[in-house]
Amino acid sequence: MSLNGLIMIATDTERELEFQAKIDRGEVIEPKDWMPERYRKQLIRMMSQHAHSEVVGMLPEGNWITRAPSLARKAILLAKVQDEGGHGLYIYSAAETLGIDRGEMIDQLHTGKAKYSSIFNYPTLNWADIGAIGWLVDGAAIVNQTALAKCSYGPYSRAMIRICKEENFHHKQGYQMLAYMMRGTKEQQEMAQDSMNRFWWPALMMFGPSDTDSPNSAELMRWKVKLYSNDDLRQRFIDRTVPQAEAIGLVIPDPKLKFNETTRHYEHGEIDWQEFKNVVSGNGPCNRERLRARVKADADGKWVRDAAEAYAKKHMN
Ligand code: FAQ
Repeated sequence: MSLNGLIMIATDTERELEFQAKIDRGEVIEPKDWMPERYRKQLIRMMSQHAHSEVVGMLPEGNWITRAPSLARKAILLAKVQDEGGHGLYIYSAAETLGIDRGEMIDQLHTGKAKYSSIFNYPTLNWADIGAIGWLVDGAAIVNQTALAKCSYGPYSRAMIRICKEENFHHKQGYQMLAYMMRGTKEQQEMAQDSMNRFWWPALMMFGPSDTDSPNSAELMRWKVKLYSNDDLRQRFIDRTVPQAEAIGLVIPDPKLKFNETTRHYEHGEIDWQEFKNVVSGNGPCNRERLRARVKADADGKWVRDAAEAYAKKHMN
C-alpha cells in the first residue's frame, strides 16, 4: 500500500473518532457535517422505511373514510389520514438530505427492497379497528418517535417533533372512540374487544425483534440514532397502555400479563416471532394488497408529476 493510502486510512479513523466524540457530547449531526458512510446508510434505511410506513399506513384507515358513522368521525379520519401522508413527506424530505432521491426510495418500496412497518399488513375489519389504530398503533408510534425526536441526526429529530404532536391527536381520538364504544351497546363493546384482540400483539411487534435478535440496534444506539432498545420501548408502551385499557373495560388478550410489584413493570406473554417474520418477509394477511395499491397510486399519479415537472422546467428557463 502506498504512503498516501496509509495517510488516508489514518485520516478516516480520526474522523470517525471525532464523529463518535461529537455524538457522545450530545451534539447534533447536520446534513453537511462529515459522517461515516455506514451512519448515512443506516439512516437512509431506517428513515425511508419510516416514511414508507406512514404512506402505506394511510391504506387501512383510508379504507373506512366512506363508511365513517358520522360527519364528525369522517372529518377526524380524513384529517388523520392526510396527516399521515404529510408525515411521509417530511420524512422523505429529511432522508433526501442524506443524498438519496425520493423516487429511488419509492422504487425500493415498490420492488420490495425496502420494508415498511409490519402493522400495516393487517386488515381493518370493523369500525372499532379505526379506534384501535389510533390508540394502539399511533400510541406505539409515539413511544418510538418521542425517543427519535432526540436522535443524533438533526433533520430526522426535527421532523419527529411535529409528527409527535400530530400523533398525539391521533392517539386521543382513537382512545376516545373506543371509550365511547365501551359505554355503548353489547355489540359495540364486542366489536371494540374483537379489535383489541387482533391489534394488541401486532402493535407490540411494531417495536421490532427482541434485543437479542436485533442486528441493527447496537450500532444505532452507539450513534444515538436509537436512544432506547426495542424491548425497552415495547415495555414503556405496555406500561402506559394496560391501565388505559383497564380504565375503559377492555381486556388485554394476554393471559400471562401481570404487574410485577418489585420492578413496577408489566410482565407479558411470549410474542409470536414466527408471525412477525412471516409478515416482514411479505406473507402477512395484506402485504400483496398494500404493495399493489401503492404501485397503482404511483402509476396513476405519474401524469401529475410529469405536468408539475414540465411546468417547473418551463418557468425556470
Ligand atoms: N416492521 O435490527 P432491527 C406509524 C426489520 S410509523 C417491519 O431491530 P432497527 C405512524 C428492520 O427494518 C411506524 N420490519 O431494526 C402511523 C430490520 O430489517 P432490515 C413505523 C421491521 O431498524 C400510525 C430487521 O427487522 N415507525 O406507525 C419491524 O434497528 C398510524 C431487524 O430489526 C418507524 O419506522 C417492523 N415492525 O429497528 C401511520 C420508526 N421491526 O432493514 C399510519 C423508525 C424491525 O435490516 C397510521 N424505525 N423490522 O432489512 C425504527 O425505530 C426502527 O427501524 C425499528 C426497527 C424499531 C422499527
